[in-house]
Amino acid sequence: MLSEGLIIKVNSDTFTVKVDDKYIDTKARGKNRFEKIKPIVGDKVLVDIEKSVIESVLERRNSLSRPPVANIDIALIVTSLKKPELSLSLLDRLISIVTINKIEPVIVFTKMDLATRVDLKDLKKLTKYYESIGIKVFNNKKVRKLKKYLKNKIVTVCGQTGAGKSTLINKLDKHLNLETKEISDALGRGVHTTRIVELFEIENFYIVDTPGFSSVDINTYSLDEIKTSFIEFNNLECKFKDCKHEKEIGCKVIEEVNNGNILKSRYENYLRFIKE
Ligand SMILES: Nc1nc2c(ncn2[C@@H]2O[C@H](COP(=O)(O)OP(=O)(O)O)[C@@H](O)[C@H]2O)c(=O)[nH]1
Ligand SMILES: [Mg+2]
Ligand SMILES: [Zn+2]
Repeated sequence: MLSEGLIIKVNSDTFTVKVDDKYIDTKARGKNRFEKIKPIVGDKVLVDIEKSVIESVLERRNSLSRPPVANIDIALIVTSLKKPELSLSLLDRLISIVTINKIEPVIVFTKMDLATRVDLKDLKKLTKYYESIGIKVFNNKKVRKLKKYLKNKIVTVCGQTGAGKSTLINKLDKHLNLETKEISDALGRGVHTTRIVELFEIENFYIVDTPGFSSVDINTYSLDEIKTSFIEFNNLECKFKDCKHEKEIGCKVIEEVNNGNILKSRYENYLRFIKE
């Protein structure tokens, strides 16, 4: 008899599948078993519990490749105000990449304790703007609210090295003790390769401490994908249907930027991304 389960860990050729409340280590028996589709973390699968084998992988809603993770609902874009310094360009880049991959972006600001009063004032404006375009914004001080929002979801984190991703996950679950480190140490270690990919189970959601993509990935997307990932541009009707919002006559996006209804940094980042 086959049971449906969720792959929560992949360690070279061992796939740990959660079926109801049981964890079953399964193998990919036979070299060509998964010729068509190799199971990855986040996959829903049908397993033969007695034989400890995965029989098939159910259809994926989405998947990312570096490292491989499937069926992600939410990507937490962990964004520090200081150390490293706030980068709106990286923030918008990640929002676009995540959106294009059909994953909900959620912003989590960190290191407010290191920010000046002026920084915090700017943060308020930014928060208001991103929320107005439908993106949830949290910070790493109020993790209880965030936890509520993540209920029943599969979550990944992304953001700069040192932004506080692992620290945030540790805060979400006091039993976890993921390694955290100062930026200088982290960079000094050079490239680190992850062989084990694992979803951590926190009460009623799952989280993985690696994004599944790289932030340079934006140049692999089409102009159209980038355009529609700027959600606030989508319902504006420019004079020309294929308007690139660069300098066209009758461009509503440019009009809204000049009116102050679209954040200038958002528009500048858009122009930058389509040039890349
Ligand atoms: N002051 C301050 N430091 C933080 C905060 N969050 C994380 N850190 C520190 O920032 C460094 C990098 O954090 P880490 O979680 O390893 O970042 P990651 O590379 O994104 O996983 C560590 O030394 C953390 O202790 C915060 O909100 N405030
Ligand atoms: Mg980390
Ligand atoms: Zn336009």
